[in-house]
Amino acid sequence: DPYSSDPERHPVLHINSLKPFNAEAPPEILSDSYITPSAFFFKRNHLPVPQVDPASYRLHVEVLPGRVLTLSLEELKTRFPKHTVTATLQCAGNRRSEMNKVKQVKGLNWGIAAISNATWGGAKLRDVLLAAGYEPEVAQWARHVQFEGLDRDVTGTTYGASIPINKAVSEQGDVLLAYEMNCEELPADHGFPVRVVVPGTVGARNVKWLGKITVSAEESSSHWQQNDYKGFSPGTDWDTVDFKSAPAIQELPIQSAITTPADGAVIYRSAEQVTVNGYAWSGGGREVVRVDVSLDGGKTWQVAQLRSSDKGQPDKPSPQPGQAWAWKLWEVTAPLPPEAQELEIVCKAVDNSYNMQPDTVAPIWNLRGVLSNAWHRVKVEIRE
Ligand code: MTE
Ligand code: MO
Repeated sequence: DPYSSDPERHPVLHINSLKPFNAEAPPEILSDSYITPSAFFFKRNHLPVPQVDPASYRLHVEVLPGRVLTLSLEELKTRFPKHTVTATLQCAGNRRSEMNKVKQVKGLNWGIAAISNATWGGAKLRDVLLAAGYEPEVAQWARHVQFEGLDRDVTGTTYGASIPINKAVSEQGDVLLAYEMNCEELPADHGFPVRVVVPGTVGARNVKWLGKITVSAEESSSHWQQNDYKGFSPGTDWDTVDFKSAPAIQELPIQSAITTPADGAVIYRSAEQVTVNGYAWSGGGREVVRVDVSLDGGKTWQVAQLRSSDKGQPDKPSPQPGQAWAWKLWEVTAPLPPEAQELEIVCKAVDNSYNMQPDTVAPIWNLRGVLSNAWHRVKVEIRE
């Protein structure tokens, strides 16, 4: 069993698939802390977790064909300044289960917790590329940076993905070769000893157990870059889909969801009020500027309180425009409407480009169930 050496995981996680291991935290845990403890951070593996010996680990960086910079873990840590970035990762399939309710899609049936927020520490990819020979001449032809993982299937195929070169070399892109997560070494499930963290970009490009980096004129030829993680029209089905016709997902759209109360929860009238919690995040470094919450299915709205730190702690200073990599947690407390026997709680977020979420799932339904970001709705019963 190639999965027999997989690490232990926290028993509270909801498992979507055991081999490979895919799991998410219960939603109410997600909004308990601004920085998601690594044990509760969602885990999305396509393959067995590789066991990497940190002493013999080598990262290969090829900027010019045939000219490879090879770095040990120690060299990565000592030759380049360490940076920390707090960034939210979201799987393209987060909230896929809501698309499944409209019409069957292909993929893991994620709830709303295939998203988490961590503080990552490591070297800047930009610094490593410059050390490996990235120069203006290379910029003439280079368009992408490809990443290859050390995890492989039975045929030897490794996980791979790529990002645009501009994101990789930009001072403002904050792309890290991370060896720390939440001030500890990377856990095995999250890519020990090194993963790339591409803030603002879909989870799939944040390659774990990083073995090789290649600057290229082409995107990664991997299955996951070419024939997966792309969006299509609701009218496209598996007989007509042409994966070449759509771009690979990179930056993700605006997203928000309700973490408490849970769908189907009961509130007693004597409580007199209800508190609603959730998260909101947008891709590409766009900052969430507002979250609207409704208790009556979207007829009336109120504005939630946003925070970018744990409850009671001072907020972090605002990020520079285009560098809002981390989610915001939000909260609303409102009196129970006097006559209502049921609440339909709805949330929707707005980012600083005034992008907003679509109100329903059907118009954004796609056969792979990705980019599921409609208004999130939960129903709550009020009992006397
Ligand atoms: N990197 C490797 N090597 N293998 C993988 O299976 N999964 C990707 C990405 N990087 C994956 C990978 C996907 S689809 C996502 S959403 C994120 O890792 C999940 O990262 P996490 O498990 O740390 O949450
Ligand atoms: Mo993913």
